[in-house]
Formats: sequence, structure tokens, C-alpha cells
Amino acid sequence: MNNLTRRSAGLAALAGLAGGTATQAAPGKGGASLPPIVIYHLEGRRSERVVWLMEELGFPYRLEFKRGDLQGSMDLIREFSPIVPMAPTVKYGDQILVESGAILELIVNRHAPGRLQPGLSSRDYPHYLMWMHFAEGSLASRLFSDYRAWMARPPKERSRMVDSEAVVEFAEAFLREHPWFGGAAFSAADIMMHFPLRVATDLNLVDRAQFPKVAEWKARVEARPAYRRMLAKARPDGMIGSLPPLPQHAPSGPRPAQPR
Ligand SMILES: N[C@@H](CCC(=O)N[C@@H](CS)C(=O)NCC(=O)O)C(=O)O
Repeated sequence: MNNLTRRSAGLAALAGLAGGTATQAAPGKGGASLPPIVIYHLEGRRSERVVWLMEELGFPYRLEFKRGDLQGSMDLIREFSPIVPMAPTVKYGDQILVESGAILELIVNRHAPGRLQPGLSSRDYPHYLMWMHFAEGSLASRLFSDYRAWMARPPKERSRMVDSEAVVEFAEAFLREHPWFGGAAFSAADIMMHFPLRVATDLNLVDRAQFPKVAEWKARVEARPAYRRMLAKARPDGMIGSLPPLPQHAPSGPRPAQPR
């Protein structure tokens, strides 16, 4: 596909196939005014986090993707940002941004003070910040490295290292004590944690039945009106192009003892 055809595909996606535009809303009280936001998106992938956040906040955005066509959506991203084509890629005013966690923190901190995160001096804030970063830094990274390794060679026993089961168990243990990943209230940390915790069970990396608190939390966040609006706009035909689940997850239970 040449550049002109790609551009036409992009325009077609914008005109007809791409998701909707949220209603205009003023940024949170005391927040800076929001520049135009364009979210380059892949259905069912991490870019949903940004759409979901904007829906929670009632902030305007434009969504760019080719409905039902992950490759076509990827081509739109590549055309816009060839160096590191990833979803999400966000046009924030005239700046191009990647990394969903950074994008969420930027929007919340700069444009929605006091919303979707605990107060800076609250007891919940350190946990909130930890989960904001744990989602990609430790959880998603371990899930996908286990997935690749286990696809190549199914495991016979648990790893001695912190594995998929250990990182999901950490989340389960936290949810035994707190209703949300930001502590007392729903926050951007719940938005960050949703994708990897969904992947953990959808790809059969862990045994769903072993993590009832995660399952109950997942049902609660997925019932939120903003999540439902995100689905309608950003995943209108349900999940497409899923990776195949593992035929079996690693045996569960205690990790083998560390070698001396
Ligand atoms: N840590 C990044 C990860 C972004 C990422 O890897 N996104 C996936 C989709 S969920 C992607 O773009 N994959 C395409 C590729 O790696 O070629 C974030 O949280 O935004």
C-alpha cells in the first residue's frame, strides 16, 4: 500500500469506520485546558485504556482505527508514527505520545486534578502509583514473556522467578484488603490493571478459579457505564484477532526453592 492509499484508508476510517467522538466537556476544576486528542487504536488492545479514561472523564477525543481490521489499524499508526508504531499512540496537541501509563498520568494530573486518583498526601496514593506502574512494568511484561516461552515449550513446573501466577496473586492479595487498585475508590490504576488481568485469564496463563477477588473486581469495573461506552466505540464488534490461549498453564502452587 503506497502512502496515498494509506492516507485514504486513514481518512475512510476517520469518516466512517472509526469510533465516535465524546461530547465536549470542560477539563476538571482547576485543570489546564485540554489540547485536541487523537487516539490511534487497536481493538481490544491497550489503547482501550485511553478511550476508557476519556469516557470516565467526559473529555473529547478523536478515535482512529480501521474497524475489524487490526492490520489496517496498525497501518494507520505506522503511517502517523513510523518510528515506534504501537497502540496506543496519541496525538496530544502537536506532540506524539506512546506508553499508556504515561498518557493516563498526564491527562489526569494536568487536566483532571482531583479526579480518578487519590490525593497526593493520602494513604492510598503510594498504592495507586505502584499499581499504575506495576500494570506494565511487572504484570504485563511477565505475562507476555511467560506466554512466549510457554508457547515454545510448555512448562512442567513453576518458575523460580516471579512468574505470571505470582504477579496475579499479588493483585489478588491486594484486592482481599482493598476494593480498588487505588485503595478506597475507583481510579486510573484500575484502568491500567484491567488489560493485563484480562490477558492473564483469557490466554490461560493462570487458572481463573484461583483468583476470585480479581474476577469479582473485573466484573465491577466492566459494569461501569464509561467502560460500556468505551466498548461500544472502541470494540464495536467484540474481541477480534485474539492470540490463541495456552493449552495449559504452568502447574500452580508454591514456587520451587531458590537455588543456593
Ligand atoms: N507499554 C506500552 C505497550 C504498548 C504495546 O505494546 N501495545 C501493543 C498493543 S496492546 C502493540 O502496539 N503491539 C504492536 C507491536 O508490538 O508491534 C503501553 O502500555 O502503551
